[in-house]
Amino acid sequence: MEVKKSKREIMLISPEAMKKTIKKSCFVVEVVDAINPEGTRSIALEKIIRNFRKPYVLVLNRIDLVPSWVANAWADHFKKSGIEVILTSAKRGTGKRELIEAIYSISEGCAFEEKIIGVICGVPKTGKSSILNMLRGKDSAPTSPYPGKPGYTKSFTFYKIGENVYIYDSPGVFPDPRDKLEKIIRSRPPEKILEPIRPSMEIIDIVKALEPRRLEALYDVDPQKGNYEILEDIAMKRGWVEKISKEPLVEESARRVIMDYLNGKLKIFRLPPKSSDL
Ligand SMILES: Nc1nc2c(ncn2[C@@H]2O[C@H](COP(=O)(O)OP(=O)(O)OP(=O)(O)O)[C@@H](O)[C@H]2O)c(=O)[nH]1
Ligand SMILES: [Mg+2]
Repeated sequence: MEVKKSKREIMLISPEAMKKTIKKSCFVVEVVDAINPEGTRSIALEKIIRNFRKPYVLVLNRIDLVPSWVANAWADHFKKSGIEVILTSAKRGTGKRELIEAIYSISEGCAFEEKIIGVICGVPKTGKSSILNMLRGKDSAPTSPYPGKPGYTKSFTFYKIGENVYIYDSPGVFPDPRDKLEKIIRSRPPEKILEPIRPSMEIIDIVKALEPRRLEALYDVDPQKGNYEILEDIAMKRGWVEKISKEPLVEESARRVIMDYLNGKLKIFRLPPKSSDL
């Protein structure tokens, strides 16, 4: 299998290799993150799936990080667009039976030498490997030690998940999530994001609109202040200051905010567009 090391330091499977794997698959599972379901869908990936007319199930993973009514609203939204959707929390083991049933159902009639073979894919850090481990009931697919670290799975790996059913775990290919913010923060580990301030301020804006007190609870800062000031205060409170000048290390705070967004501590969620906006 062709593996390329990109300039961005993450290992990317070439789109050609991904296409080949999808082409020979009976089914495709795309995993998105419940904290931003629409924003973590991959446009390029879905195009390939459509072109090969492959049976496809969309998995909304990490639902333990959002209120259940939000996850259900997204499920209804996708179902209305004709997309088969399953809600999972690989962390809690939720949705395993539903996903296995969906895989059997969508790949009915498709088998190569009596084997049903599929692929699990999506943008980085949505929990693909964790879902595979949930399906297998054991930890075989390596998952990242913390949510901000992208590109943990480096190549296609083949696993058996049931009677005659096999699935390829794939790396977080196609760093083209629909949402630009997700693209920036999922393409590198937070400590390697070159300009973390802008994306972190975007995240702070979302928290302010949703539940400003979360900033107070998590960082002990005044949510009424401007975003840059908030970053300064986070750094000062934690003693992240330049050794000589004592200036706050704002980039450190920005990286922490990004990490706390990805690990769910900021409790951010999005709502699906109203049906009238579709
Ligand atoms: N809270 C929560 N965290 C999860 C869940 N599933 C996965 N994670 C965490 O999310 C992070 C990413 O999980 P992985 O399974 O490595 O994700 P991946 O999509 O395989 O990542 P790449 O291979 O790097 O693309 C890890 O820190 C997991 O522990 C979930 O259901 N809930
Ligand atoms: Mg992985």
